[in-house]
Amino acid sequence: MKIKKMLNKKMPTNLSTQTKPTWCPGCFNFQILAGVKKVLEEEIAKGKKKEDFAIVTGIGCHGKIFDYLNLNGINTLHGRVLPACLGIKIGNPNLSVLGFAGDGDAYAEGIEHLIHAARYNSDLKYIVHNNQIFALTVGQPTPTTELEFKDKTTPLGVKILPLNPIKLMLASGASFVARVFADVKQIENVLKKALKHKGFAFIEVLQPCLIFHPDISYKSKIYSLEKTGHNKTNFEQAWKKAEEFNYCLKEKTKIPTGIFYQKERETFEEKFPQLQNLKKKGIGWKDIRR
Ligand SMILES: Cc1ncc(C[n+]2csc(CCOP(=O)(O)OP(=O)(O)O)c2C)c(N)n1
Ligand SMILES: [Mg+2]
Repeated sequence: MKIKKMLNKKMPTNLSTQTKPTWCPGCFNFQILAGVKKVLEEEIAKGKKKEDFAIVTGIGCHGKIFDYLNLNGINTLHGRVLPACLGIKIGNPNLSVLGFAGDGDAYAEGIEHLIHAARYNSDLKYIVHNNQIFALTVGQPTPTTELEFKDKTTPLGVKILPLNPIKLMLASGASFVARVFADVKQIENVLKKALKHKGFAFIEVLQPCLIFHPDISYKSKIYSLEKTGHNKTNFEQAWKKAEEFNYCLKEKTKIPTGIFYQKERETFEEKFPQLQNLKKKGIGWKDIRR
C-alpha cells in the first residue's frame, strides 16, 4: 500500500545530465541553468512529460546549456536558434519550444530572425544570455557592448551606441518582452509567466561574464518593474521604461527588470488551419507523412 502510494505520487523529474559543466567557476550561466531546470521540473511534476519540451541552443558559452539539460532538441548553428525553433514548432505544434541564444547569437548573427520571430508571434520562448560580449571567442564586442569598451580587436574602444533589444522587440510587435538579471529567482519568476503566455516570449537575461565582461555592478542598479506598479499592457509605458537603460553602465544608471510588455494576440500557429488540426490530433510531422 505504501509503495503504491509512493508510485502514484508524482516525483519531480530530474533534468540533469552526466556531462560535467565546462563553464568557468561562478559563471552566471549556472544561475540560468538552475532557474530553467527548476521551472521545467515543476511543469513535469505537474503532469507535463519530458517529451513535451524541445530546446534549441546557439553556439557560444550559453550554448553549452544544451549538454546540461536532459531534453530533446538541437544545438544549432550560431545565430540560427529561432529558425530551428520555428521549424520544430511547425513540425509539431504540440511541443513547448524553448530557444537559448547569446547576445552575439541573437543580436549580431541572428538579428534578422529575431525581428521576424516577434512579428510572427509563434508560441516560442526565447532566452537571450546577454553578457555583452562574444565570450566563447574570448571577448570581442557585440551589438550590446557599452561605449568605450576595449579589447584586442577594438583597441580604441567601442564608438557606436549599443542596440537596445527591448525597444527593438517592442517595435517589432513582440507580445511578451522581459528582462531579468541572471539570478535563479528572477529567471524562475519570469519564465513561469512566459510559459503561460500564448505567443512569442522574449526574455533577456543580463549576465556578467566574469572573465571578459566582469562588471557585476548590475546587481546594485537593477529594480523590479512589478514593484513600481508598471502597467505591462501599456505600450507607451513599456517604451519609456525600455529607454531608461542604454546598456552603458554609469554610476547613476538604473536598470528596470521584469515584464515590460505583455499583450496576447493571434499566434502564428493559429493563423494556419493545418497546424490547428495537428494540434487537435496531438500528432507531429511523422504522422503527416504517412
Ligand atoms: C556563423 C559563425 N560565425 C562565427 C562563429 C564563431 N563563434 C563561435 S562562438 C562565438 C561567440 C558567441 O557569442 P555569444 O553568442 O554572445 O555567446 P557567449 O559565448 O557569449 O555565451 C562566435 C563568434 C561561428 N561558430 N559561426
Ligand atoms: Mg555573449
